[in-house]
Amino acid sequence: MEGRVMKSTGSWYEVMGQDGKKYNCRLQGKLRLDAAKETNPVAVGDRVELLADKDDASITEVKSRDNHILRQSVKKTGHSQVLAANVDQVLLIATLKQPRTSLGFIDRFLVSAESFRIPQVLLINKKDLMSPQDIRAAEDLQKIYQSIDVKTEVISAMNDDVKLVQALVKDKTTLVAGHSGVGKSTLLNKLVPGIHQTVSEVSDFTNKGTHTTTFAEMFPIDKKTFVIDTPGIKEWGLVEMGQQEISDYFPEMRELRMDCKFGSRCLHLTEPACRIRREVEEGHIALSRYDSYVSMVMGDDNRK
Ligand SMILES: Nc1nc2c(ncn2[C@@H]2O[C@H](COP(=O)(O)OP(=O)(O)OP(=O)(O)O)[C@@H](O)[C@H]2O)c(=O)[nH]1
Ligand SMILES: [Mg+2]
Ligand SMILES: [Zn+2]
Repeated sequence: MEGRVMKSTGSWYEVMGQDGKKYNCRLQGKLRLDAAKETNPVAVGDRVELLADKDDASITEVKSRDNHILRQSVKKTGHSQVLAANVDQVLLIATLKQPRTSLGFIDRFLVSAESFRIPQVLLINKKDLMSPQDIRAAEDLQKIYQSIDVKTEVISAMNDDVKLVQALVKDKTTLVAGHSGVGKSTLLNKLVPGIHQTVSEVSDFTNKGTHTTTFAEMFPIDKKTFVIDTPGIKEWGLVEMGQQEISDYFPEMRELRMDCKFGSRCLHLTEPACRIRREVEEGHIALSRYDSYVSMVMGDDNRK
């Protein structure tokens, strides 16, 4: 029977079979040997073949992935981990306060997703905590991101805005990401009937949250709709990306960068006749996006 991996704890996998039932599986012996060579032979979202007996189930085959999203370990450089496979979109939840998500972090995350060719949605959450001035700032961000085709909404997970999100995730597999405490689990508890993901107060001391969710887990909303809750991300490292490559993943730069005098060799920093810098000066490319771009190219804060 075919199934989809909902949760992985290392040696056990929770798989939802086509029959809609959940099975606790191990990897079949042969796969276990292959697996020893790879970091993530089986990830949340993987499509697998499973063999289920009375009280024993095992994964006998892992189907090839349409895509995956990697998370770079910031402690050990070069180490990355498959956060999830076969996702249709990523949904980044950001907040202006409690905790504050920096624009640099938002842009680094979007660039990563773009490099995996996965469409992105941005939710700016906790609208109910925002002053009128904050709401205007959030709406300005919404304009910036919508202009680069990232669907963006300013919402509160505490009220009816959840209906908006329901429409955004319908018939897709969506990976939900964001800093600890932004409200990922709160939102999923409202989206998925019958789940009770633990939610905790954002620590008043640090305003940073304490990582309530500790590993990725996928939940079905209906037969074709899945959402993946993930642990809060502190930083988001860029996975092996060359300097020249970065502007490819800024949609507003991608089309124009060949118009620079130095073409694909232009890093849009101080080079003469740079089309990208002209667009920034003329206000067609948001300054905040360009600033994020520069810090990524300089590699000076790619882990904040
Ligand atoms: N005022 C307000 N509080 C919210 C909103 N959404 C979530 N919260 C609160 O924010 C806190 C953290 O929410 P969680 O859902 O646990 O955050 P998380 O993103 O899952 O955090 P991790 O699991 O640590 O990554 C809780 O106290 C929620 O009640 C919102 O829209 N408005
Ligand atoms: Mg959580
Ligand atoms: Zn240039």
